[in-house]
Amino acid sequence: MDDLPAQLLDALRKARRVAVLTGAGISAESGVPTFRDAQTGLWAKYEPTQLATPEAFARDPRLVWEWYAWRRELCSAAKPNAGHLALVELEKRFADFTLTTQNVDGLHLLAGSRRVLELHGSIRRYKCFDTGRLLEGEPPHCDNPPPRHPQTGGMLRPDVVWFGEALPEAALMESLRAAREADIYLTIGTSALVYPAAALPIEAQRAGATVVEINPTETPCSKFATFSLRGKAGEVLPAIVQALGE
Ligand code: BV8
Repeated sequence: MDDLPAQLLDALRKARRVAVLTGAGISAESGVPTFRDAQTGLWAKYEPTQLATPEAFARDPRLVWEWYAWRRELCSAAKPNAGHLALVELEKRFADFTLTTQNVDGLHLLAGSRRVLELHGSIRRYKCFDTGRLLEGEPPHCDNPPPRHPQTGGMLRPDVVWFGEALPEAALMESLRAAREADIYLTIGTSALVYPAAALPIEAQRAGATVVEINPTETPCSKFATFSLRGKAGEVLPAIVQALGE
């Protein structure tokens, strides 16, 4: 990648409060397909946004369950990459550091990031479709999925936020606070299409933060960014950590 802008490094050295938003792009180098990538094989004919809804689950629970089971396998096999690990290093460097992720893969926590706000939940947990009660442990074996919650008897679903569903309020409020108070706001590997997450960098910019986008391609957020670093998260983030260390 090109040299990092000196002004950006200067701003990072002076920053006290840093907030970050990540999307599927940061996990791409771990082998987790991005949300809007073409699906593979069996799933090629399905549109992800059409499967990630309560209506889709109500209509065809087995189809949606199996799509998430496929994605969960991919996430379980994935390991954090250099981008995730660089964010662990950045967290150590700043007294006030908030990492908000739209990802449901759990890779930031696996990498060792301590304060992670999972805005869209986690594919590694399950809950009852009717009551929302979380499942402790793994889903029971079932020949005709989805399995049932052992206590409520309702169908199990992943503990993720589907389109049209409310986000976890505490995580959203904390993410908004961090955006409004940040000196630097990093938006990494997201197409910036899904709200309210996509509003966070805009809030940060309005409140005076230096917004830095890390993405190989332009997004609707690019026009709010002071710096657009056109590269892969797994290359740009380690370069930032290294430059700050010098
Ligand atoms: C809600 C979880 C209210 C499950 C997902 C305002 C305006 C317009 C619409 C709305 C609005 N407010 C709300 C809406 C509606 C809707 C919405 O935003 N619709 C859009 C699409 C028009 N939002 C909602 O419905 C939200 N709920 O608002 O509720 C409410 C209030 C009270 C009571 C009831 C209701 C809920 C949204 C959550 C949806 N859940 N996922 C799952 O994963 O299955 S969304 C899904 O998109 C993803 O999982 C991810 O979480 C999210 C964002 O995607 P990205 O992470 O950005 O991924 P994408 O593939 O798009 O892009 C990847 C990027 O990476 C690309 O830019 C690429 O260039 C880049 N990249 C690739 N490789 C790399 C890289 N970058 C760096 N390095 C690389 N190596």
